[in-house]
Amino acid sequence: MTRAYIALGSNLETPEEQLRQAVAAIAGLPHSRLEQTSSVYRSPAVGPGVQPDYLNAVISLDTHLTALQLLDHLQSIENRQGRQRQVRWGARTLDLDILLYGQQRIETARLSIPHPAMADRDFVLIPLAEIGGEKLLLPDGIVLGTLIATCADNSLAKTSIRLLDNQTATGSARGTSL
Ligand code: ROI
Repeated sequence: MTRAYIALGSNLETPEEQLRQAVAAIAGLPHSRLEQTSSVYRSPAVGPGVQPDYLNAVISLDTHLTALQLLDHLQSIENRQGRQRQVRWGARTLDLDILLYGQQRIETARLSIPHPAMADRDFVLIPLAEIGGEKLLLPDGIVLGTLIATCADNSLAKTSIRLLDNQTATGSARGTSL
């Protein structure tokens, strides 16, 4: 059983519903158990041109799937929810990224874990810290809190949106409530 952390992002087609639907789909994956869901954060788009704000969150999943099997499942959820891969860094209905897969480092054509861009993205690091803790150890021996300390602030705002019906409020390391 491996603990995977997955980042969710959406800035098109009612992002709140995209994230909820994705979490429900991930909760139903075989040989897996959804462990935790972070708060939902609103963040200005990182990328080219003018794009709507994103909603972002991170979840943890305990799974017997391999990283590649998990990737296949996540990509089919993205496709089912209308993801179109057109513009690099363009607006998207749903983005599901495997951030961490236990303590493994994976470098293949389809998959780079830890996610190579996560250190630069507070919309990933802050929700990850909310569920994993700032002491979460990354495969390269760095703790998550160190990355947060050096990551640029991108005006992340914590929302009151709930991803699960029975979700309780949790604290966060950074981010203001809306
Ligand atoms: N910007 C924000 N704020 N949130 C995202 O999830 C996100 N995802 C992306 C790009 C286009 C890089 N920008 C983003 O893939």
